[in-house]
Amino acid sequence: MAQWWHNKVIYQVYPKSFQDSNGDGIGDIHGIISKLDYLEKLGIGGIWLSPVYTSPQVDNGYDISDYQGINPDYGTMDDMKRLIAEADRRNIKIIMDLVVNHTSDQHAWFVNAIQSKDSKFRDFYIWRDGQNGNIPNDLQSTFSGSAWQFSAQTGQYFLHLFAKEQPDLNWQNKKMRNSIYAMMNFWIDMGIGGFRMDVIDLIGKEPDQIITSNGPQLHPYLEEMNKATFSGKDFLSVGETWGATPEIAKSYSNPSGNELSMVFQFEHVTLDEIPGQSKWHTRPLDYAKLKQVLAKWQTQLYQNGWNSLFWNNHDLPRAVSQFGNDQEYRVRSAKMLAIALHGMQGTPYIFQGEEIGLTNTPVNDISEVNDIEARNMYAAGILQGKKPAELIAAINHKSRDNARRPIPWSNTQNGGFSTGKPWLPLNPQFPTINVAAALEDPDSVFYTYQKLIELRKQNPVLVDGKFELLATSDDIFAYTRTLDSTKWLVVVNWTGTEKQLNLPNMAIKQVLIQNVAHPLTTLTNITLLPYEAFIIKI
Ligand code: TEU
Ligand code: CA
Repeated sequence: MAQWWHNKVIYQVYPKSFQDSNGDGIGDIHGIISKLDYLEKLGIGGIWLSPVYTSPQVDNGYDISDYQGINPDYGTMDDMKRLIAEADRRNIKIIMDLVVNHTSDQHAWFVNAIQSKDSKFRDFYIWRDGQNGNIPNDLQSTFSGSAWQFSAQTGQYFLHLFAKEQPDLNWQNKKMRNSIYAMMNFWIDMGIGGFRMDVIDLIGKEPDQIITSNGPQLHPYLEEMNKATFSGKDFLSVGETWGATPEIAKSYSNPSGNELSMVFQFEHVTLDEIPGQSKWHTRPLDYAKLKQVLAKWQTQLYQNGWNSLFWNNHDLPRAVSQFGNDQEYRVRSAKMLAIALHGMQGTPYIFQGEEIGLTNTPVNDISEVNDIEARNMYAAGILQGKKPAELIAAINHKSRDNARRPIPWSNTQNGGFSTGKPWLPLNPQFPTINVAAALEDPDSVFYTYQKLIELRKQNPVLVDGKFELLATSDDIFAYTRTLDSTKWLVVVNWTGTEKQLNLPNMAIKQVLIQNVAHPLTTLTNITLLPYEAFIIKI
C-alpha cells in the first residue's frame, strides 16, 4: 500500500541549533515556525524534531523528565500546537522523537523509584544487587564506563546504557509499557504525523545475559505498541536500530505493517570504524565496500521492507566532511552525495544544514567540546594515558558537536541564528556557507536538494523502481531504477579525481539532474570529472 512517506523527504531539526527567536542563544519552537516557509520551499514532507520535551538537558533532551511537557527553553505546549498546525498548513508533518529506552533521572517515576524498594514505580526501572560488593556485571555504557550506577538509598544498582542521568526503563513491566503507550496516544491525538524511536532496538534487553540490542522480547513489544497506539492510522514510525541487519529490518518494516514503517540502519555510516572497537577508532573509507553495503540494503528490502536513506544526523559527522570533500569540491561533492542517496529506494532524510553543504567544525582543545559522549571519552582516554592531541583528532573526526553547531542563516552576526551568545559557537565558515547565500545562488547545493525532492514526488520510478547495481570500477557507484518501461540511471564518482566510466552502449533519453555542466552523449568510455554525479533517463 502506498504511504505518504514513500515519495516524500523528511528533514531533521535539532531544535537547540536551528533558530533562536528570543536572543537567549538557544534555538526554540518560535524559531522553527519562522523557518517553515524555508522548509516548504525546499519541498520536504515531514520534520523529524529532535526532543523538545521537558529535560535537564544532560544529553540535549534525550533525557526526558516529562514526556507531556515542553522544555521552557524551547517554548510552551501552545507553541508546540501552533507548530503542528503551521506545519500542517504547508503539508509538513511533525515527527516527534520518542525516547522510551530510558528517561531522565529527574523524571517523576525515577525520582519516586530511587527512594525505596517499595516504591510503586520501582519496577519501572532495572535494579540489581551488586556482586561481591561490586557492579552486577560488565555491561558498558555507550557514554563510557559501567552501565551500572550504585544508589545509596537502597544499596542497589540501576542500569543506564547511556549517561547515569538516563536510567533505562524496564520494558518487562506491563504497567510501564501501558504508561508509555498512553503517552504516545496523547501525542498522536494532538495531530503529529509520526515518531522517530530512539534506540528502540534496546527495549528487549536481557541485562543479566548481557543482551542489549535485539533481545528476545523486542518484536513482541513492538507489535504490542503498534496495536496499542498507531496501528491503522496514517502514521510514520521509524526506529533507530544500530543493530539491524537486512533480515532484522525486514521483520520491523515488512509490508504487513504490524511493527514499524522503517528503520535507520547504520552499516554504511560506520564503515570507517574499526570493527570491534569504539567509534573513535577509524580507518579510511573503502568505497567498494560502501556501494556494496548500499546495494545490499536496496536489494534485500525491495518489496519486503522499506529503507531510510541518510548520510548524517545529530550523532554523526557532517556528510560532506565525512563522505565528500569539504574544501575545494565542497559544493560539487555535497551535490554528488545528494544525488547518490536520493536516487535510491526508501525515504530520504536530510539533516539540518546538509542542504547547504555545511561542514564539520574542528576544535583545538577539550574546553571547546560540549557533547557528553566526547567529553566522557576524552576523560577516560586521559586516565588511560592517551595524548590529548590524539583524542582531539578523534573528536574532530567523529564528534557529535560537528552536527550540532547552530545553523548559519546569513552572513550577519552569529549567522542570524541568535542575537545573543549561541549555546555552541557557529562554524567559523558561516560568512560564506549560509542559507541566504545558498538561496541567492541558483547553482547552490540547496537547489540540487530541492530538485531531487521534486523528482521523487513526480516520478514513481524513484519510489517503486527496482534497484540494480551496475559493474564499474570501485570508485564509481552506478545503478539503475526500473519501473515498467521506465529506466533511470544514476552515476556517481565518489572521488576527487577523474575516473573512466565504461558502461554498455545505451541511449540517453533525458538528463534529469547533474552536478557539473558536462554534455552527455554516451556512457561508453567517458571521463567523469572529480565528484561528478548525474541521473538520466535511458
Ligand atoms: O543514539 C543512540 C546511540 O547509540 C548514540 O549514542 C550513538 O552510539 C552515538 O551517538 C554515535 O555517535 C540515540 C540518540 O540519537 C542520541 O543523540 C542519544 O544520545 C542516545 O540515543 C541516547 O538517547
Ligand atoms: Ca531561544
